[in-house]
Amino acid sequence: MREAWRWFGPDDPVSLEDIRQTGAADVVTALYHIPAHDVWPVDEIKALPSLIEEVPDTRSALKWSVVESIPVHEYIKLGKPGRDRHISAFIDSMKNLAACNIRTICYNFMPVIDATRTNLAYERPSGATALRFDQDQYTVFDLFILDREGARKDYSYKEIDAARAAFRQMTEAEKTTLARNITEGMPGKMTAAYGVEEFRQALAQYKGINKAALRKNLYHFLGQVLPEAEKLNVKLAIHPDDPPRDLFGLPRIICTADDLETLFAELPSASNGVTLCVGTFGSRPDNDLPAMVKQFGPRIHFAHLRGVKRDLDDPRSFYEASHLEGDVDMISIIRCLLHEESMRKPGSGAMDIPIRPDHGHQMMDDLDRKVNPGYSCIGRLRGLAEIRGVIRTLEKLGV
Ligand code: DNO
Repeated sequence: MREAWRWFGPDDPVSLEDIRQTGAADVVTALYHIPAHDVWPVDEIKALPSLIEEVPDTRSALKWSVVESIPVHEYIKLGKPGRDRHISAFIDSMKNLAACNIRTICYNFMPVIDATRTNLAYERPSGATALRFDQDQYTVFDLFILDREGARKDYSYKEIDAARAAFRQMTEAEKTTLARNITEGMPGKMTAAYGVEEFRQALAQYKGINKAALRKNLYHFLGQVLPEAEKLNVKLAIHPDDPPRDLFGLPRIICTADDLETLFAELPSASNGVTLCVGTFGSRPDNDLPAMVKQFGPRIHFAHLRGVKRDLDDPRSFYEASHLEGDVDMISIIRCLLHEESMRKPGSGAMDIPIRPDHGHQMMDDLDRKVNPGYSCIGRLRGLAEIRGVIRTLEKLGV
């Protein structure tokens, strides 16, 4: 497995020098400043590896090996006329990346919003903070801040009453923070940051688009992208919908093992793969992660490792625990990933799996620094160190 680290570019408070000290050698990044409708220009792509890879001989090397992510324009997800122009732009960006020898590309197909959390600084008993998705807070936002048309039919009377009572207790500042956390999204998101009114309008565009229609739009997109990816030997790795279920009445189609099975049965190209985001899939009790690694082995082109702890009274709510303390069996998952790698034939084009510690706690010096929520330095370093310990132990014991 190749230890990787997500870096948001020169403005990331976690610098390349910091990354070097974590021991990770692979960098995961993107041209975050380029809007979804533009092609990533070769000269801008080339500037990044020079920044990442050029170091004095005395320092250990870093390499940009994974793109997370090329954004998929909303026109493509909506299946709007004009989408093919945006698909061509995606393909051109992919060609330019391959010309710079970057051949693993993560992307997602979540309409309107990317990964969503209600709380970006959920205090843990240790004093560190974590990311959290709280179903009650989500409901408060949906019903009483967003006031989404038709939302009430998604909730029971009990949920509506509880949300109303919670809303009445909240200060204006708390309401603003909740709305901002949801509509502005998380660092590295591939969708726009909205105000509440814009968010309403973005949701309205999906009226009439159900799961089947969204799937058709994904297949149309991949139908054009995959043949090009094959020629370029590029591996595409779809990221699951986070959290993995419908939100705000939007259809979400990459949530379960069945969803992946449907996708790969429809488009069996070897370039059609997945980002095994253990935290995302693992936030659903019905996803058996070790079994998923066995089932989709060769299609796992990239993995995000993190642990999610679901609430006992409502498993739709969760917080991000330390990397080995979540509900998923991280040790078995790593064991299955190591086994998958051992099955890959040298020269077959399949590579070692790049893994990155996903979402760390904000802890120690992170708490006094400017930090991208989830993308702290020390919190992620703790996660990586724990994961590395598991990998070395399993390798040494040969299990
Ligand atoms: C959040 C991330 C996502 C992810 C994209 C992948 O922290 O896991 O933003 O990068 O959804 O396309």
